[in-house]
Amino acid sequence: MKNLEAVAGNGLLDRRAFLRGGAALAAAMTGYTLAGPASAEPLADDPWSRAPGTNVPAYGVPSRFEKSVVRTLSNPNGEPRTQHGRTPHHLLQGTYTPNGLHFVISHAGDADIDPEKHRLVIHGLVKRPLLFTLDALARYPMVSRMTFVECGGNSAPLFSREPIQASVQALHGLASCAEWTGVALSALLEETGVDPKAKWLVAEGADAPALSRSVPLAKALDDAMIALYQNGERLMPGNGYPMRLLLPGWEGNMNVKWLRRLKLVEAPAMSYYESRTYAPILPNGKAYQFYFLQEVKSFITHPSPGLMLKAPGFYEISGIAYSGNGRISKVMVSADGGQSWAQAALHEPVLSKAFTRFRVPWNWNGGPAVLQSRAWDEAGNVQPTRAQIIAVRGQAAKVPRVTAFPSQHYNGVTSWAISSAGAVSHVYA
Ligand SMILES: Nc1nc2c(c(=O)[nH]1)N[C@H]1C(S)=C(S)[C@@H](COP(=O)(O)O)O[C@H]1N2
Ligand SMILES: [Mo]
Repeated sequence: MKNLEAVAGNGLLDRRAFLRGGAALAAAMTGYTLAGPASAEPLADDPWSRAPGTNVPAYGVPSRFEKSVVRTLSNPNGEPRTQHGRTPHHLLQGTYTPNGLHFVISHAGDADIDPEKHRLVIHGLVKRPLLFTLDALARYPMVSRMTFVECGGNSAPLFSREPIQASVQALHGLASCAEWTGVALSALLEETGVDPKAKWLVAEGADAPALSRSVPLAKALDDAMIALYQNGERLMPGNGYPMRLLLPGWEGNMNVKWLRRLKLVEAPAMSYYESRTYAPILPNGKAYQFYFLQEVKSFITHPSPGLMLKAPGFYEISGIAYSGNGRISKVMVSADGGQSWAQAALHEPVLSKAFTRFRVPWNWNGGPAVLQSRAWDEAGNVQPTRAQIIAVRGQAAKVPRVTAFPSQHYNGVTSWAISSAGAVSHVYA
């Protein structure tokens, strides 16, 4: 059992335990099993084993026992406001977010678009302005990629002076990951032709606020996509049906939903969101503007606040890591508030600009512990500690301001404290 020795403080075990037998070995190590003893005739016939089951629905929904696995809504009573639906990371596993649980931010509700009537125009500084129907777009060669979308305001509660007691869903639920399929924007720009004067393109949605954002032409020609499908089916209404701009790794707000216009221009439009919400003032007095990347980040989902540890012994610590800069190269996990670290196993495949699931075996001794994760990406960036990011970006004013997000783009470390009773809380360590 020597490969199951602790490799860091407070009982973190070698990630290679997963390759060499995983939970069974870990359980053996402490002389107990996570399962109960089986008698000679252990299985009873319950009602579902004695009669035919229910009819297969035309469109499936999860089991009635999974009713609590839902997004949390910021306007549960339908209040007219910017609506947020947050992903329940603590109740999910793997790396794809199911479509019904993908986070949503809609500033004036979800546009209810008739796909027959919807049009996308590409115009401005192009050689040949073009108007696309959905049918026309669907005939272009398709590309697929797994990528996350994250709101620039995700994790903003961690800019507060005191740790806010809330679930990983409330703190980090404005990020999700899906396989998106659609048409490469570069292919469409090839067709319209690009005037050499064009440096930006203004993307506009068909919803009531006509949300618009300026996108550098270089990104549009790199990996931008007009997404039509989400995890294999057409986009969800809340995620931009029938088409959205997808800018892998870039600030959620720029991924314009219900996309109807791409106008090529010489200079950014200074639209509402790029000059107000996503231009917070830094401690040095400068505006934090046109900062597009969602940088390397990770957080632990299991365990996390709301999930109790029932007894000392073996647990798997797992979470999500991602970077707008490319692949995740390494995740380190601490159980002693950052004094010592163990390297986590990364679940394959590790994809660029997509969620990566990490796992570490842990033998909890029943004492207090502080769990943290820290990620690295292939471009060599390391996730900052909370102290590091606060030093550069500042923290929320003592008196809360009216704006929803005290600041943007928090990618620092998250710390969960485990009490000896097994309760998980949010702390700054
Ligand atoms: N047209 C339009 N596009 C939009 C929005 C919107 O309200 N209208 N919300 C933006 C914001 S703030 C974010 S974070 C992302 C969220 O994408 P999702 O709702 O598909 O998760 O969409 C962006 N695109
Ligand atoms: Mo956002």
